[in-house]
Amino acid sequence: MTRLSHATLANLPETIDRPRHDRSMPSGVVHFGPGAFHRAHQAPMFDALLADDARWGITGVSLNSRDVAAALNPQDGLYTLALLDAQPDFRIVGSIARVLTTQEADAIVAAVASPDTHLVSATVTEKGYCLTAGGDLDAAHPAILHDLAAPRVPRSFIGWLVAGLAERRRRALGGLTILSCDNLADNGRKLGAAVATFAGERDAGLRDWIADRCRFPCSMVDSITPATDDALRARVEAATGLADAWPVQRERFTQWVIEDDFAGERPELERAGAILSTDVRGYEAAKLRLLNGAHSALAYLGLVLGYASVAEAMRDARLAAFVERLMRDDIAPTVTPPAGLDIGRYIGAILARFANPAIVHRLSQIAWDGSQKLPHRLLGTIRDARAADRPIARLAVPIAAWMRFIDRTAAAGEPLVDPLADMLLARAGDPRAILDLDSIFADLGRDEGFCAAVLNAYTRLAQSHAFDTDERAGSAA
Ligand code: CS2
Repeated sequence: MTRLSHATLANLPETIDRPRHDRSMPSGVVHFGPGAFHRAHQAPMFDALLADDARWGITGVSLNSRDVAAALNPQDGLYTLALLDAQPDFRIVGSIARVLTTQEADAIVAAVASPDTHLVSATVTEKGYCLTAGGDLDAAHPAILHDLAAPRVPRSFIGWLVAGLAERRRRALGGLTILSCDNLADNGRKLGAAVATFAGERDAGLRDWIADRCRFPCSMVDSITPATDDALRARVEAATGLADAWPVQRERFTQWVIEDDFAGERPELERAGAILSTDVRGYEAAKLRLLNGAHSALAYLGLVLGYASVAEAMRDARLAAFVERLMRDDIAPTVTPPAGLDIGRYIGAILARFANPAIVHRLSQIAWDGSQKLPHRLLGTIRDARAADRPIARLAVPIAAWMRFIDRTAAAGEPLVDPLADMLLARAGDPRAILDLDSIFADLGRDEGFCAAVLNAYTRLAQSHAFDTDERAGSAA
């Protein structure tokens, strides 16, 4: 079958939406981590802007693999986006100009240090930031140690970013906006602080230049994006008549709330549906704690119960009821919603999104990187509940379910997708030893009330899948 590319766009059926802008656009954006989430969420918004503002093409930078570059570059950066609903909708996205890999080190630095570039954005996942449990740059992280010793051939996102910014300064260009789009509380603030620490280790003048000229707004991103599978590739071929090496899919719902704090030129993303706000923190906490917290709870409990997808797990009435109570009774009281957000309705909408039968979102995908995700998704909520003297028995259940998931993975001899996999698998069956891992639990590992609640939930999970939602569960701790 003919492959999707600039030259074959004309073969598409008329009903398939496609980019109509001049595709020799400059890249105003350098995006680190052009995986499925970026391509399903932010890149289509830039595509919409390009219709009448040519500045906002994207150069993607893949730090860990060449797969995206190998799939997209032969397609001139084009790919298909499927919006999943009762009636799926397919469109071609054309905002990505090219994808670089670390084999093109000079080109990465040159892209960040180009006069066309105004924005660097990132979806490098939680682990890509190399932070400690307290949210500071982890100076002992092997990639950070490497990058401080060899700043011209870095490995970490922070190292590449600072290499590009140093070159911008050398070329006497202006500063940039650096926009984190990852699921971290206070993502922009943490990134800015990590960059300042790293740059300061290299050169105090560079650190001050960055502080004076660059901005690190926080942002909240939300759209459920199941990983690409062969079923999607087949649907895309049938609908478009063209082969696409890496189409992406997401639910129709999408939300991007961005702190209005930019250096220099700013893309008018509000024209593409983004919300520019001064209260991103409220949106971020609501989304991260409620949606992602509940997602991780469903993933570990659902996998332990033998389910494969979110919608399937939601069809188990006990599990759906547990997750709803977790959100309404345990998480919501720790969230201060931004003006205009009705938290009750927000929770209702999340539950409906989880139950969407048109989406096969695999629990195993959400279960990845638990050691990196749980601190942002659930441990902050638990700390707040402890400080307010509220019960944490229910909140401890997903933590215990994660430990049971590690046990099962170890027993099956399957790989655990987590940067701390070796450490976690070595502690399988010993929940107390996992609670002692300072890089995950920090102070909570020394909080006997918390540890007792987790160990209690761990025991009950083995006995009866005991995620019951009765009052005892809610008040036991
Ligand atoms: C999910 C998220 O994979 C996961 O861990 O919880 O990717 C989630 O689907 C998105 O954050 C929704 O916006």
